[in-house]
Amino acid sequence: MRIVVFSDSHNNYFALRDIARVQTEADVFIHLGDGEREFEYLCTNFPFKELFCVRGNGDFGSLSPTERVLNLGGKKIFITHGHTYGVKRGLDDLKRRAREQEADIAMFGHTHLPYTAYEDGIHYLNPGSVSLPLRGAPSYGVVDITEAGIVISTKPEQPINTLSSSVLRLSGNVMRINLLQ
Ligand SMILES: [Mn+2]
Repeated sequence: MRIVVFSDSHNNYFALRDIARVQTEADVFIHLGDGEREFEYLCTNFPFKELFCVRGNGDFGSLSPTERVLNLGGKKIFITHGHTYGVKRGLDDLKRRAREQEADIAMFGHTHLPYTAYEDGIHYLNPGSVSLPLRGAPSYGVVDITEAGIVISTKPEQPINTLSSSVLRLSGNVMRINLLQ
């Protein structure tokens, strides 16, 4: 099973869409908050994927929970944006909660910096921001759950190809039509 993880898209739908187009093998898309509105567009345009999200501090009016525990590929996955655990100050509170939940994988965002770690039997992933990185390139996360184990990585977002400007305009129209419906 492949899970593609986004966070902090901050109104940039096209960043999500470009990654979704490249990651054709993904079974699941997860958005970790601050971008729920454009994640909803993605849900409309990729209805055959399993999609989950949590609310970020900037997702005003969102009805999503601030944290969830998912069961995917036989693993327990704790997802949260991270502002309620003060992840910009440090990860102690978040890691305590992940241990309490007996998570196999804990995912968070909010810092706009990619991070991966393995501690006390728990994999941690912050995919960084797909549109507003604090440093370096925009990024996202990929989690592969296989019989051999769990592999987690963060990847820089790459523009798909040189046709993207005309594709973007066309898709922009398509997106507006979806919004009106
Ligand atoms: Mn945030």
